[in-house]
Amino acid sequence: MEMIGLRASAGMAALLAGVATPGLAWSQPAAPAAVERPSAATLTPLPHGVELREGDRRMRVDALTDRILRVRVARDGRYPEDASWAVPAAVRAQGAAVTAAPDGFATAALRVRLVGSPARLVVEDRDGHVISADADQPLTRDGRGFTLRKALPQGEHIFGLGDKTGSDFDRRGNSYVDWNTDAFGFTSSQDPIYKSIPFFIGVGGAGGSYGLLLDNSWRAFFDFGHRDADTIALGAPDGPIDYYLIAGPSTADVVRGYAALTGPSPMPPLWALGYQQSRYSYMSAAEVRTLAARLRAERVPTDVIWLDIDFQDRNRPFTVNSQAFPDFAGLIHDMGAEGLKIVAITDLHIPALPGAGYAPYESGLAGHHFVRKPDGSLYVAPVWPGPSVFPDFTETSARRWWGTLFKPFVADGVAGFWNDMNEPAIFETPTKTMPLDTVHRVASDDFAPRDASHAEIHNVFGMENSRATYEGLLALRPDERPFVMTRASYAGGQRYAVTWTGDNLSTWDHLRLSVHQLVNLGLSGFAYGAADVGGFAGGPSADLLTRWFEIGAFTPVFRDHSAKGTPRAEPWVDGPAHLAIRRRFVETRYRLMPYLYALADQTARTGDPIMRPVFYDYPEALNASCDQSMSFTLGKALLVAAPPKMESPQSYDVCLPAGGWYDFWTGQPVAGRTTDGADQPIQSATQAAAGPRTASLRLTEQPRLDRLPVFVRAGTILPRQPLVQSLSETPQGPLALDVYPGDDCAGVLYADDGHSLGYRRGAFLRQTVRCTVTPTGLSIRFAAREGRFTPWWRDIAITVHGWQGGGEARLEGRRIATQGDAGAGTLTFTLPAPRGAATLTLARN
Ligand code: NBV
Repeated sequence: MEMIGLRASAGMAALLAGVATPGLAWSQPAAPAAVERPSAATLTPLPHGVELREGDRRMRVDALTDRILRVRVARDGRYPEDASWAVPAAVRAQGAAVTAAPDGFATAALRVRLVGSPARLVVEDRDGHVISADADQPLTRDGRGFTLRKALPQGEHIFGLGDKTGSDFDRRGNSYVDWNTDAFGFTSSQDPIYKSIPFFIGVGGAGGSYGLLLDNSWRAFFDFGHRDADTIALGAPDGPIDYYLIAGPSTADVVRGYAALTGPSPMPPLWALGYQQSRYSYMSAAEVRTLAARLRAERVPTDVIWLDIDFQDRNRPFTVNSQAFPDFAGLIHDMGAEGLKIVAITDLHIPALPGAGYAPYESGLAGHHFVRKPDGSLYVAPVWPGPSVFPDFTETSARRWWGTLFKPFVADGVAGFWNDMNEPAIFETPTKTMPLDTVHRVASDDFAPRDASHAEIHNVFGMENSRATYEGLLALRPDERPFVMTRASYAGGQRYAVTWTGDNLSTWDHLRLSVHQLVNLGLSGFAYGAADVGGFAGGPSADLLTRWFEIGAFTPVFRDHSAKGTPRAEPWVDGPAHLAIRRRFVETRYRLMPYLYALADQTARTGDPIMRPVFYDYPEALNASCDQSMSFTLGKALLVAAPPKMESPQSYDVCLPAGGWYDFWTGQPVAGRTTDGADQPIQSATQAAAGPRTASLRLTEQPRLDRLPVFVRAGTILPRQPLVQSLSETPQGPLALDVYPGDDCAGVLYADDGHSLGYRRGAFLRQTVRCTVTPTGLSIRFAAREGRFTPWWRDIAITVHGWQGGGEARLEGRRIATQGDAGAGTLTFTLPAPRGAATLTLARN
């Protein structure tokens, strides 16, 4: 049908008010052929969208941007309050230019149509491919509860929803509930667990990938073709019917759109990317010192030691057990001298200790900062320290007060804080949490001040706890990047904290599960996820712990943690042979730090996850014929292909997307079978890149405990650094740049001071390097540096892979000495790091 080629305006609104949806036949290729019944709905153009009235149903669709829509349904004639814990006010206030049409409107990228009866919302691209469409009963209500239904076409896969469990990455066929739950020892099918991120991505549909954020903090549910194979059903027992649709077309576009809505994960301090050693608990300062000495003696590069609840006096938050930790500040200082940061746990429950001189209780009580029962009395319930009260984190004033409690710890030099138990977990009750009628005060952001039940606040409580910590740290050290780790969270929680997957088990199944959880967390905004390396409960076998180190070394946050009463799980516990493998993987991560840190910069600016499903950058991988359930990428350049059945010695196939790959460990171009079965001979990468695009490859891997297959995309310039034992050390020697020629060949160098917010004011360095295969060799171009930070490197050592024979290198015409290694197929040379734009030409000789 024809669009009305006018912008929606007040006059236009009057003109179009009262136009019924025409109930036209679907005329687009991807749409069903059925004729829509005439609709009695009335459409009224809005400045950025349209309002629908159909009987007592009122719904508005607003375009925030060309590709992001917000849909709200009125209840009793009134739209939900325009307020959100997930989407900041300034983002909600956006509006895109729209063109009104008789059946809806269009943005520059989308057609938004309301068709049929009851009217269904259909979002298409401008070519008519359906991106997301309501199912036949788009909305049903039951009291205050509601269910929205969307079509789930064949071939569509579902991802996201945070760290929910599952036997694969794909959530299709399953149903889930959002209810933050302390889930000690959860299984791979248990739901709900710790976090509620009511955001999912549909991938593989006719109109490309899309995302849906249901901004409702109640006990929401999602059914992805579980009850009805063709339908996505989602809803909640109460709360706003308020959701966002983000159109791709690529999955990356959706994830970036979600980051634009809820905020990207900010730059973490550099040390947070290092190896982190934890245990529940290191019981004394002496034990921490012994641990630190061992980490250094064994030369396991490490940046952080974590203190769990036993460092406190009787599990009381904001205290220190002064017998076990007699000179707390001294310990932290001495650890600092070893290049080790301390992260300390700070649970949210405040023991109710009237008259005991316990300041957090007394000052919180005086400030009316604790959650109350419906009768107005304090809500008191047992957790680690005994009967406790709970800060009312949905009040700005309570968050500010909470933030001040960190002052002495920050003064002592504690580098980061860990907010555990914030679902919130409560002991001695079958629900494991607060009664639903517990009263919270909402006095925050652009919410109208009011009381709210725990049923409404539960899922945002943990996020607001981590927000209070984050904002408190920022207030105490305004120019330092806060480091907070939270267990519970909600959509947008990535703005405040990194997260981990809670109390997993020392089993192969959990190692597998952790990959799916971390990838889905990354697609749900949480670029910084961790899973306890080795498993929290149970005690890993030597092989399991070694494999977990290998895979953990390629995950965003790399922390070994284990429960009380379980066997120790530090890297050396299984003897020198296992230690050597584990150390090698930790070292690999440290050498890759410039790459990882450049990814952190990319994440902070775009929302791209660090750890990704292979199809994120290589959409063809969605339908690859290999079992890819243990494959993921670290940025676009590195593909990790762990064995899908890790306990089995059986060989397995790895599918590598088209474009060519190198073996990360040997640097050699990868040969294999093309996926149609033909043999693909090894050829030099320069030949491969110069010739037709290499088809996707299939390789057979024989599992070996000391090997984790990792591949580098042809077309990568990978920055690496000399080994350090702590990221607080300045690397000695040149920055290494490994050049793997191929299509679209590029890499990014990034540096800043690693801890302050100076990078936001220009104190960073970002430099793109590109390579192109030329008839005589290769050209490598450095773009001019962006930013004004001086990095630690002065020289750059370049290794070109897939190089046959000798070669001559010239930097802007000046000759540079090179070394060819025929066996390795490399050409290496070192040059002073270019500041401005510079071109290096390599010629074979
Ligand atoms: O603080 C103790 C533990 C902690 O080690 C773990 O990582 C958290 O997920 N915490 C849970 C409380 C008790 C666990 C049994």
